Amino acid sequence: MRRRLAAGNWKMNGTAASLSEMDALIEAHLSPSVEILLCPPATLIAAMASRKGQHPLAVGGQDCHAAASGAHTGDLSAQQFKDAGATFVLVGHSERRTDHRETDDVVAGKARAAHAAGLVAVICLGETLAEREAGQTLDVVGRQLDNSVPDGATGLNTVVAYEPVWAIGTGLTPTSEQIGEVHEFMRSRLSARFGADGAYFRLLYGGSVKPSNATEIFAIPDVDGALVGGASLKAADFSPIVTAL
Ligand code: G2H
Repeated sequence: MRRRLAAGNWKMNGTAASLSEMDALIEAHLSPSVEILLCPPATLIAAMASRKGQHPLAVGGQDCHAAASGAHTGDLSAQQFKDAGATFVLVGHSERRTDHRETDDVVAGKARAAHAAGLVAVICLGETLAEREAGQTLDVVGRQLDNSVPDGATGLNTVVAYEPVWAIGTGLTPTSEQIGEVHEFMRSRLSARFGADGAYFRLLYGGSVKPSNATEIFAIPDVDGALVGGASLKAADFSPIVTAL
């Protein structure tokens, strides 16, 4: 009932030459049984979307502004991502929350803009190491989930990615029990708020996902896929993750 999703977040990596990695990924998954999403830097969205042709691989942005248009130098709107060929956009990634001081309110505004433009919002959240060590993980995740996911969210227009900040790009991953606890918590919180539709939100795990740990992570209940950073840059690394899904 929930289509599994393998999402790659290239972050601030990649130039036109990197599009060959998408070609290799497509070749390896000509008939993907799961949904594959690549979020390259904004400079590559249009080229990626046109180069993939009819292949069902989805292309997404890594962030969008909450406004539809206007005087916001250097920013890009959800509508502009849609126009360039994107169908998804990440919002609230911890690197945005940290580097650009994005609050839950700001993230919710961006998700609303994504929905208004007809994009699927991948809303990212997760606790810091200090919060986990203080036993605050579920409090923090619950607060971020309540305040970053806007009222108009549905299982069709919203994906939630749980990315513990301490596991991002560090090589550290939580135990299966730790991931399972948070995903079960998020599922029940979404169901309490959105009723039966709560069962349709796809919940991704993100943070140092790699070929060697993907199978174990994907076996955890309520993990519907992964948001992958470093290991999505090379098709040789990302492809086995897609296969594990
Ligand atoms: C978490 C993840 C992708 P990585 O940021 O969003 O990155 O897989 O490199 O930890």
